[in-house]
Amino acid sequence: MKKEKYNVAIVGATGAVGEQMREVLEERLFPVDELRLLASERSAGKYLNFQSKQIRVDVLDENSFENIDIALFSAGGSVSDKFASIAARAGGVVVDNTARFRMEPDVPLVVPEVNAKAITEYKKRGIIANPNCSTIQMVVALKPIHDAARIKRVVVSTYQSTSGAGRKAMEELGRQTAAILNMREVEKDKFPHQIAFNCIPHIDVFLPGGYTKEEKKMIDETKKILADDSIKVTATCVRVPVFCGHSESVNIETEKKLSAKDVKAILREAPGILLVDAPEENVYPMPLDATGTDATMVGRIREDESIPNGINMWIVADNLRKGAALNAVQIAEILIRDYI
Ligand code: 25A
Ligand code: L14
Repeated sequence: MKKEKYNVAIVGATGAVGEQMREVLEERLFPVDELRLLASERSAGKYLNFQSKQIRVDVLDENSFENIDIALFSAGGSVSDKFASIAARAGGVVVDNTARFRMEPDVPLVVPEVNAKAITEYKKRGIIANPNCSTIQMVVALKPIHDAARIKRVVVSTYQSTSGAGRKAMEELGRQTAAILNMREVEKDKFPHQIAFNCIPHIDVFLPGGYTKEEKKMIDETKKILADDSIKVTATCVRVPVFCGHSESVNIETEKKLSAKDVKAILREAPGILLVDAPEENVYPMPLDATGTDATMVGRIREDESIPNGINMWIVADNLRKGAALNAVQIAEILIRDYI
């Protein structure tokens, strides 16, 4: 018997992503029976609004998942490590927003527009992984091009906003900007250098070989989601002084020749994509325009004149929505439609 409404938990409910999860569930009229808001002791006792009711934030513990059908996790990898399997054992399905389970072979890594069918694999562990925000917006655009012309190689540089590192990181950009304009000392906490009026080519930790873990995540996750290990990917991930919205310069090389016009025609029809490409009118995707929206915006589409089959494009999305909360709720929507 199918349920009419589901009990949903948000782990990390007071964070930047957790807040968006609550908003997206409400906006998309997800059939929520009970919404359970979970966070650390710091936030317990706070009240947050959902469907014009005030809901108390509780401390996350081993007993938090009784009667929960779907648990959306976004409180960091260590929290998922400890609690995701507890939630799954209690009978719920976990949609995990951290990197903890993404590359495990028996956990599906899902972007609904790209590989919704992989969701069925959740039955093995009770866990579905939500990909990295920069990966999600890129593969939404790559998938229809890959289907049409087979992508051989991707070269991506990202321009990632501070919200990806959480609420306190966004506040740091604001505080540093105000401090500089008032000629006060700049204080650093969340980033290794001053982020205001700067760009930092360093997201997550450095790995042997010189890539960062964020870059490695884009490389590995792209292959897993597109289910194609033959695609060559290289990435450079950069933090920029933007509050919200990640941008990416993406260069692809395809097996079959595609003109810029072909690519525009393909992307115009593609699920989740909004073509924003009228350079003659100064129209192209920008993070200020993407913030608060659900679309993955693509523009600046042009042929790469340095190789026979190359395309350049510029991809922007709200990293807290399509990059995190929206993608997780879209997965939950497929779960309740087809599986639970
Ligand atoms: O742990 P990691 O993997 O290194 O993750 C780092 C950050 O990445 C963000 C997440 O965002 C996290 O802080 N993040 C993770 N995955 C992401 C993704 N896919 C992602 N960002 C984007 N995309 P965040 O900072 O916005 O959210 C953090 C949420 O997690 C809750 N949380 C943390 N530890 C927890 C936990 N919940 C349960 N158990 C734990 N052990 C966290 O709740 C928040 O909801 P909170 O209660 O800890 O904090 C929120 C409030 O408390 C204040 N505050 C924070 N730290 C302190 C503090 N106050 C005093 N002292 C502190 N040290 C905050 O200002 C806020 O009001
Ligand atoms: O793997 O911008 O989900 O610092 C966590 C850190 C996403 C990016 C992840 C950041 C990342 C985020």
